[in-house]
Amino acid sequence: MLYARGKEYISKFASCTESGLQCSVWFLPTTRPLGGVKSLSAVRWPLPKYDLKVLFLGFLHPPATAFSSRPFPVSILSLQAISGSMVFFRSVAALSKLRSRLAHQSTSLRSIRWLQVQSTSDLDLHAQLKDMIPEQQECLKKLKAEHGKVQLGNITLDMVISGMRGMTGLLWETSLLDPDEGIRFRGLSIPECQKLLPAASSGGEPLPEGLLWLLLTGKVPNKEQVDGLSAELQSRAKVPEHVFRAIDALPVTAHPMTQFASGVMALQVESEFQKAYEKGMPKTMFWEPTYEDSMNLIARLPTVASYVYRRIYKDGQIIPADSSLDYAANFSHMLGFDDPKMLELMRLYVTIHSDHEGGNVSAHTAHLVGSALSDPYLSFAAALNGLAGPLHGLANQEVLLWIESLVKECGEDITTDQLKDYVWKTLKSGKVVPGYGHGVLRKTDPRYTCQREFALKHLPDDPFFKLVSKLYEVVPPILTDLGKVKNPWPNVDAHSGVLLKHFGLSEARYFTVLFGVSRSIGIGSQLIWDRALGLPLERPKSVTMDWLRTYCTKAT
Ligand code: AMX
Repeated sequence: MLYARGKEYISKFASCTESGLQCSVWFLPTTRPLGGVKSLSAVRWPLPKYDLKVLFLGFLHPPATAFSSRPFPVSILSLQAISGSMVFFRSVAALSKLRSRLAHQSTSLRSIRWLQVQSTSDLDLHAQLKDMIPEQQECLKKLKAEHGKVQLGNITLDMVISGMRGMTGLLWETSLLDPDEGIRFRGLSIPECQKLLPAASSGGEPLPEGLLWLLLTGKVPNKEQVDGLSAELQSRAKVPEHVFRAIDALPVTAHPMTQFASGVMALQVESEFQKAYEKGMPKTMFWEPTYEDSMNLIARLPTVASYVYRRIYKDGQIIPADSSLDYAANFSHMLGFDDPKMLELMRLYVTIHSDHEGGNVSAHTAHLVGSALSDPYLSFAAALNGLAGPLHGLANQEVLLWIESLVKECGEDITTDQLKDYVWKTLKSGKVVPGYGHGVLRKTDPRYTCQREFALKHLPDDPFFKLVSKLYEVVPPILTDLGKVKNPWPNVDAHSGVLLKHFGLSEARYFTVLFGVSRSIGIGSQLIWDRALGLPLERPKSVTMDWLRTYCTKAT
């Protein structure tokens, strides 16, 4: 039941299908070498207690498709050598109980994902997707056939007139948002991603290329795979000259998001999807040029974004790319920031802003526009225009400007009472407190928390960080007192600005562009899956107030 690949050490154990969810289970011998098979140095977390439970879950259901042709089998006795605790194999009854418990606990299914690691030989992301897509298409077909009429909730009038809050209405594979726990990228929380995704150096922040791999495949890549993907993105990064000329046509005073979105529209000229569609291609092929466009888009955005930054703030002095650097580090370098801590910040920043399930304005916009078979450039440019709104991505700009105006008014040594007064003044003037509240989250955003941890580690004495910390104490009780705010806790935008400012990137109006570069990773990944799964044109029904009145009167 245990498989190893030639000299490699990674063992794919089995796959299982529970409740319509397909889980690949990879067993990793972390502690002891297994007769001729190297132990897993790449895996950095201790073997969790539930490993054998998961193993047995697979053991009971070993579908033939679970194994690729290359692995060779290793005996169960060898498996015993991996861990001393073979207690699970002694009692079939206990194991059956365990299996059924696992099947019914989504948290356990999530823990299975922790075990997904791949062979160092699987370096081709496109080929991996090609393998996965038919299986996922089947899953969706089966889901529709078996459960197509299952109700997912009731739609109330409140939902219709309150921005569709709480209405489950979208399929989004790459991430899922829990109101209390925050975002999970393909089942992994942010702290789990920080532990599991490869970093530039040991103990460092995750490389966004690793997250891109995870979002696309649902599997945690190893460093070699991530390095390969970095190189692939670099090879796609050349931006055609006309894109810069299109940006130059705008006044330099135009908002950075306007310049950035215009640059993305100019990139669209090279869309592979558009070309292929014009020539004609079967629907089953749609994902391939979408893959090309999405990867090219992700690869080219740092050059476009840094061009906008250098044009507006650095007299147009452009810094060429450094091909020795990873995606985020090279972006930071092109912006003009080479401090190793800033490179780490950029890796974290690009990772955590990438995806936040499908209902937020930017993600949903891209999904909607893409559903008309508009190519990834058109879809992403539309998303950027949504991201540029102050209730969404522009909030990061608003937060720093708000804090700067607070400091201007009261100085850096601000008392708690002065802070409270400032927050109330903001609210009484009819404005929102930027960086607080959320459409889905009901607790502190884990994206805020990990940025706070970064600050505590790297810039604990920064006066602006101290202010952000004080606001964390002062704002939530005030918003709670208002009585109408559903989530008084900080979101991602409450923290990002002060970190960037600390390292010299202090132009607040530019911040949303950074958010946009990162968002391309989530949106691009999902667009590929949208086309791979053949998702149709999005077209919800709308009604008039008159219709609602008539319908509700009849219903009550
Ligand atoms: N300050 C003041 N009032 C707030 C508030 C805040 N931070 N958050 C919510 N409210 C108000 C709303 O404006 C609304 O008031 P109304 O009934 O008079 O119109 C009321 O509280 C109820 O709103 P809600 O249901 O709690 O929030 P929502 O889902 O309608 O809106 C959001 C969510 C993010 C737009 C809102 O919390 C907000 O405006 N926050 C500040 C802007 C911000 O930080 N945006 C970034 C969000 C994260 C992101 O997308 N990047």
